[in-house]
Amino acid sequence: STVVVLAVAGLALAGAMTAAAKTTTAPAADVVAAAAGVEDDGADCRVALPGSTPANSKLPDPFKRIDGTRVTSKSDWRCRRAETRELAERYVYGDKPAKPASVTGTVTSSAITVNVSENGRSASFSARVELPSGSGPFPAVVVLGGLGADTATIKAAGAAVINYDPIAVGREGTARGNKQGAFYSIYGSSSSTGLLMAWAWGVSRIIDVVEQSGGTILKADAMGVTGCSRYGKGAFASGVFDQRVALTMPIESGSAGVPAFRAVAGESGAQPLSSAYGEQPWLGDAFGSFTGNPNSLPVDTHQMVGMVAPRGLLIMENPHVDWLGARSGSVAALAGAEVYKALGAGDNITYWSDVQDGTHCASRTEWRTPLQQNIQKHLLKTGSAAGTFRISSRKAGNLAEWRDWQTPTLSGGTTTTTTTTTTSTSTSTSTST
Ligand code: MCU
Repeated sequence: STVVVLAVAGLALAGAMTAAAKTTTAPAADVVAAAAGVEDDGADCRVALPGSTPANSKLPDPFKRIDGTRVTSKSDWRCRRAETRELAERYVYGDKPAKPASVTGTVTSSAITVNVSENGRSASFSARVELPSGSGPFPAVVVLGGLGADTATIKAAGAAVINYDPIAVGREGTARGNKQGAFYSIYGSSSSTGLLMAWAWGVSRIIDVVEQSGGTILKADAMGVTGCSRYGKGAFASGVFDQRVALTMPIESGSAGVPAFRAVAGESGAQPLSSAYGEQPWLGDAFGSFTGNPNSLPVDTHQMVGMVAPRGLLIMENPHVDWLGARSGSVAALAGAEVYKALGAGDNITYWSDVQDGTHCASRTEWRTPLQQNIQKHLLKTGSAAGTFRISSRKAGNLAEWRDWQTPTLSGGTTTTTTTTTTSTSTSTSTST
């Protein structure tokens, strides 16, 4: 729902511009707080998409705006993040529509139902709830796909588990032009939005329902998301595109998940981008133009990592299966951690690939402590353990090889600021959905 401005030289749609381009006061957003109270706190930022996407073999500078200037203060990050979001939607995942006109549903101790309608179309899905012992309201972790997530540890830590089947929202096994599931019932089977974003949209609608439920059973401001493998890709997208998610925990996500696209392309044995694009319509249709030339993407996954900042992020990867691209995962995590550092939140990201068992989506003892600590810190708000990087030497990326930018020292503290946007007369406006 970001306001998108397409640069069209010579077209003077001044009337539209005047309405769109005005001085705006940022919402009371604490840039180093935990989760934001809204899905997208940069929805009012004006984003001018680039006219072309020149090749760059290094990871794009996350701090450099599309107009070439760099952010200098923490308060600048909000609208730079909005630009990054727009690029990620446009070139990688497809658009994530804003909250539909009607979202209703129920939360009980055993299930969440979600009913959505917009423009005369409606769809429903549900998720099974498991509560921890003790008395609520509880934080909750949405588990996508039920594979490889340590739900026993999540519940033992004191958080509820919401078992969400993303396939009901975006089906696999369909052609790109005939996508199915609740998302596509609303937005059309020919939507160019990929399954990962559809799944993420489903998580957002679950959070809407929890928010509207009044917080007697589950707490909407203490929600996490996790999943393994293809559901790790979906868990990552869910945290990236909804700032209400306080803790994002992708497991062994592989290509189209955390691993940097540019690095995947050169990582021996990693799932090729063409395969990740073709195996299922996980990514948006627009990504099809970049599978052979990721250097032309104006965005890479380290910037998705940066979009999660300053919120909790626990990236778990398996360095024993080449297909999972863990070296490229470490590259994205290390580069994305620079955004966390710049925002003063370097302690909120953990990357852990130092594990023994090579089985994909295995239950792993090594991750119990970081999982528990992250739930305590970001969901229960009872802990303060610092994030760590435990990168397996089997698949350790080298950030220096992948960047030609340095991390800025951003001015400003943690308080509300006023953002001024400027205008030009050679633009036309459109609003993305
Ligand atoms: C790592 O996630 C995927 C992978 O991208 C696919 O190529 C493979 O078929 O399935 C993995 C997965 O989801 O395993 C459960």
